[in-house]
Amino acid sequence: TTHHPFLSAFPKCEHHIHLEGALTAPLLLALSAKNNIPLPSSSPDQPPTLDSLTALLSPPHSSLQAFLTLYEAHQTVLRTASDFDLLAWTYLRRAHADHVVHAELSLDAQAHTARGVALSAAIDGVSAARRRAEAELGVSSRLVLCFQRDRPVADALRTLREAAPHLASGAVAGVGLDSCEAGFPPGAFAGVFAEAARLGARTTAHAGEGAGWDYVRDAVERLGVARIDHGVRAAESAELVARLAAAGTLLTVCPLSNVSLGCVAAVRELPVRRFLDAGVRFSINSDDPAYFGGYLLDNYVAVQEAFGLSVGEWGVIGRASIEGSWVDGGRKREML
Ligand code: ES4
Ligand code: ZN
Repeated sequence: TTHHPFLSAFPKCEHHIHLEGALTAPLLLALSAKNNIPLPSSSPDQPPTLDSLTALLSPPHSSLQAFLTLYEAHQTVLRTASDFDLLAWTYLRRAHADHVVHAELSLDAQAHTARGVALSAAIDGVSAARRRAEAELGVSSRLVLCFQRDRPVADALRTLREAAPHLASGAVAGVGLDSCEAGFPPGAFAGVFAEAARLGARTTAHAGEGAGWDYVRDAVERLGVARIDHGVRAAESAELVARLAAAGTLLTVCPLSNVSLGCVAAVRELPVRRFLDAGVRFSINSDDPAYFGGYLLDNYVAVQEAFGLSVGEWGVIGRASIEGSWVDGGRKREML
């Protein structure tokens, strides 16, 4: 990364980062000890070490399901508001080192409430870290509550209603849809997303990673989203590519994640050139930096090494990232 001074200094917006996916080995050890919650990967006579945990977190992961199982096991160390504060603050400070000026943080609300953590504890902890990042680092941020599509729709609706006061206060900016994609088409959540929009929520959904381009079309048509998380398999339909370009839909592409989970064999196989040529807006993101081998700058560098983009092309990506951020015009002008 030291060989890319231009990319290093480039002001970046990150839109697709799961806070649970920023639980690094040192954080896992610290929170496991603090809360007296044994890490599920350990046996009593063989407590996990920094090295063994780091190896466990490292890509490749054999499948999305294998990754999600590990990810779910690890997040049990998160119990209190201060744990979520520490997690979000650690990520935001690390992102700042990559010249991230704005970050939109996803949280799997249901994963935490299902194991007895109050929604407001998780949100309040993240809010504290966000305020500190704004004050001390000048990094703006937003919180995105993701519904898990492999849980019942009624569960998502209940979670949305519980989150309503946090949407009203601005502690939550919007909602998303994540977890296992294939077999769980977005359209099932149309009612939830319609109610979210009525509550003033911004909306996004994971689509076109674990399933095909038709899930991207379904998310755009039936959820009304102006943003798609991943979306790379939209490239399989020329008609959809044209439609996304015309609508100005932002795709939050996650290069190292896509390689780590086998969505593509290598970064050079991503439709980066295709999207640039077609005028499809996209940002570059880390998804789950503790698991996929890198933070945001690592993802930028991987794209540069695969595609050798020009300064002008990076300008196009940077402007789309700012334009597609969930901030007001004043903040956008500051970042431009
Ligand atoms: C995720 Cl890579 C990925 N896919 C779906 N859901 C997720 N949650 C965190 N990372
Ligand atoms: Zn994701």
